[in-house]
Amino acid sequence: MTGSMGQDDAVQDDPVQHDAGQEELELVDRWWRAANYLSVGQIYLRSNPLLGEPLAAEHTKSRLLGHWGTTPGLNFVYAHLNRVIRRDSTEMLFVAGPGHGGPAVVANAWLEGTYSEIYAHVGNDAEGMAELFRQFSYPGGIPSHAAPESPGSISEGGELGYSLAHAYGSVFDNPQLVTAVVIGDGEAETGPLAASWHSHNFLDPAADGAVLPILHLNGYKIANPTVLARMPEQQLEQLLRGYGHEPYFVTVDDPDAFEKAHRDFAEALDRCMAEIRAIQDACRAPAENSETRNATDQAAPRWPMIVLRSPKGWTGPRSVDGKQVEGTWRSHQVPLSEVRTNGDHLRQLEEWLKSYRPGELFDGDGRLRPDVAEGAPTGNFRMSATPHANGGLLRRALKLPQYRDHAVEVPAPGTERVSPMITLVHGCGTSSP
Ligand SMILES: Cc1ncc(C[n+]2csc(CCOP(=O)(O)OP(=O)(O)O)c2C)c(N)n1
Repeated sequence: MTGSMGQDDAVQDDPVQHDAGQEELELVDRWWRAANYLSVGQIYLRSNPLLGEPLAAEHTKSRLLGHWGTTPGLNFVYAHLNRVIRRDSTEMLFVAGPGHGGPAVVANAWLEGTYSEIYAHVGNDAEGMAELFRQFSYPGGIPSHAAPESPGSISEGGELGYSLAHAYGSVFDNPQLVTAVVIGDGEAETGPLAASWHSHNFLDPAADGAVLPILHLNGYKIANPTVLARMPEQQLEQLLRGYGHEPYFVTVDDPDAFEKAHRDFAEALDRCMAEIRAIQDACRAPAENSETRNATDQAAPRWPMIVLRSPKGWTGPRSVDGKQVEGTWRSHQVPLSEVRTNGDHLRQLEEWLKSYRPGELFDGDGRLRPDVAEGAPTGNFRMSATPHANGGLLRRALKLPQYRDHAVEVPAPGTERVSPMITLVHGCGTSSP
């Protein structure tokens, strides 16, 4: 991880507890592999979910849909957030800006058990897994994007650009909530997203929750390179600092160096969470502790964020038909497009699925092994089960004033001059012409 502080500053003034031990990160990795396996399964498979028999063309879907490229990044972030939620009992909400990575949102909800709780026909065993795969982007099934019916989702990903605004909306007047939002580098080029960087200016650290933006630079928007991923890093850092953020960069140079990637991201995340807490604690300090409080009241807080640079389609096929796929635009949707008709593609798909070592993740009945399941937070701490993403659970009656009380007497048309604003504020707004 590189931050915008000089190294000496970081050592002297380090609020972070570096407690992401090896075992914890191995658990994060198992969760990530499981989510990736379930994501690939959703895109490709209609049966044989655990690869109990050699993969055959008829086990695959005849029409392949979905977006792989963004999915491993979403799964990676989700797995890491779960570690922090379990450790700190933080109320967290996850917003997937690249909501076209629907397989990730759905996979994590299934791993957390929420999916089967809500949709009983998609159980948490092999049969349920087969149904999870079959229903994805299938007639009578579920959308390929994060959607209202995706547990834990408040942001429909089909039209890019609103994730950061939605994230801020979720934390206003919600002081306990931290909303983590993954922003695609393509999405970041939309007008709404570009304007949303200013939203933290409306945040009151005492009365509102916090937003943790995670800018995901996987380099491409469909078939084109993205502006932010090509910008020199120093310039990007200055841009984000100019918006008022403290950016921490996590760069995955070597796609096989999983351990390092986990360590770097965990460290950046711990640092961000500690800084969020420090900002909030200072602003929420009791009035008698006015020294701390005044100090922070004066300065606008510099909210932390993460810039994650990782290969598009990470952990997917490195190359297909002699052309590089992982780390390029070719991984955006379905990297192996001919699994039904091309034996090489089918074999590559089987190898890809097996690379996640599903036998270590699921038992023979398709249930999550305990040493993967323990990666899930409990109850409503699961991001897929948070009441903050379920308006039905958090309904409050609207305060609706009696509009009739503000009625203006109009004895004859065109005789009264009335200010609606004054009428609403003072109860009567009639002023004679
Ligand atoms: C407003 C809007 N414009 C265009 C699209 C079409 N579109 C779908 S995915 C995508 C690329 C998004 O890139 P990014 O946000 O970086 O996601 P990732 O590369 O991780 O898939 C685009 C342009 C869209 N969904 N919404």
